[in-house]
Amino acid sequence: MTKTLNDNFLWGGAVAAHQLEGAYQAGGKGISIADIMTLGDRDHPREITKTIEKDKYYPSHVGIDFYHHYKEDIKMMAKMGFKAFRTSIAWTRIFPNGDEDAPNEAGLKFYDDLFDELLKYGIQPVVTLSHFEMPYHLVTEYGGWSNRKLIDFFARFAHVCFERYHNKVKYWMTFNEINNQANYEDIGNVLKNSGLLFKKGDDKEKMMYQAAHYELVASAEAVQIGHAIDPSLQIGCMLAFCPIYPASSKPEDILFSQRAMDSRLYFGDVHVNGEYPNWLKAYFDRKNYHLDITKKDLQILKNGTVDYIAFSYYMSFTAKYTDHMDYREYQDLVSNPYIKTNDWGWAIDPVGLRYAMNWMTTRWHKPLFIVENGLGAYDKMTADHQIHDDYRVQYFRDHIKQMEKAVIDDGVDLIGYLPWGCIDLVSASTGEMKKRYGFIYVDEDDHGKGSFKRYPKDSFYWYKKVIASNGADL
Ligand code: P53
Repeated sequence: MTKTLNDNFLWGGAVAAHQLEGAYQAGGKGISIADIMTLGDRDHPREITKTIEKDKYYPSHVGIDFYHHYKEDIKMMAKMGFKAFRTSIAWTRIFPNGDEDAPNEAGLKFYDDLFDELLKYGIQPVVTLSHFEMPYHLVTEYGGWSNRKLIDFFARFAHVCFERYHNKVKYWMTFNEINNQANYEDIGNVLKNSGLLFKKGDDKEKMMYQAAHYELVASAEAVQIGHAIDPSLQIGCMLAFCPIYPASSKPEDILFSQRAMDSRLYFGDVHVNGEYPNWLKAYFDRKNYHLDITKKDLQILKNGTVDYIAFSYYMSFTAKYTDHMDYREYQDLVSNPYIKTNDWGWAIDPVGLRYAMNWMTTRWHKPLFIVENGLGAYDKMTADHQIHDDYRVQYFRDHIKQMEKAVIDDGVDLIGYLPWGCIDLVSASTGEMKKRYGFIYVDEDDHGKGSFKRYPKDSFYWYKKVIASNGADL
């Protein structure tokens, strides 16, 4: 057993187009669902507006203006020694409305330039096809992923991207955190995942399962399309992994937490095994959910299983059994007395990362890729532009230690580690800038005001050292 990570381990960072690019109409870009979400905060959810309203602030319109700053930003990432950089392709730059026949060349060109800039420094682009930013037109005209037609629109988008970039991008993911919608009561989640805007009287849970099914089929089609274009492509799924612990050793709590994990992670079962788990088929029967799942769909799922499992890891949950075994994320979670939370209430649990990696390895036997992990925190810049984020360093140190135990002591097959928001960007859940994740500070406030200058934080120098020592010097 080796005592260090492999030499080809992919250290780097991760972002998503709508959270940093800004330039939301440049080069013919269309309006995405992110572009109609206003600024919120931890106590006030982001508003979803039907049209773009003049007196409201939409953080994605500005992002951190990466669209115009990417060369300078990538240079800083190269300084940290990045081997890989994860971003997403904004669907609306390529297909502004989502249902066009032909792609938008200006959008394609932007990502060619971006990927070339990364490759210039030997940084591998790692790409998510759909990261909470589908064309808004697909929502208003088709009802988002409640409509089977979306499968073809997505497949066309995927085809264009694989065809254009397969020589530059080896690692791909289909849908970011496809399983967030397991919490279908959170309207932000279902909009971001599936473009669903519920109406009064809708069976939210059933609609979520139907939309997720179409996405899973679209993902499996994309896997096949990508492999046909270039068999060397590695196409993965992407899950938000929050371990769900039982609230006690009471047998009902144990069984309930197992069902809770199954409910959040069946998406992974379908992606990896190419079929629905029995418990869920039984659940659909029991609920009388006659979903539109055809024989042909099941064949596509079977033939389009993923090459690896990418996941985000931020926090763990704890579930308590009350009087039902069907997990309801919006009501069945309790706090964990052993775990502290960050300023936004997210449970900080490094050991949970090792647990997650072992859980997935035992269940799915596929390589894993950590494509998000990090601490959202308030940072302060001193008068001489220093940011002393020792709390962030501590968070990463603790998590990387557990990650290394999983790889070295437990034999988990891990492709790389790409912490979230390696440069400060807009928060997906709140739209804030002040919930910062980066190694690089961006001088910009929640309303898009500031110099937009970039400054390395203390964690920047620390991470550089971690990468240089391949994870030995923490
Ligand atoms: P923010 C919920 C729970 C865990 C991860 O999140 C989540 C979400 C949805 O917001 O999202 C992922 O910015 C997501 C990123 C996001 C990041 O986690 O809300 O893939 O787009 O920015 C961090 O603090």
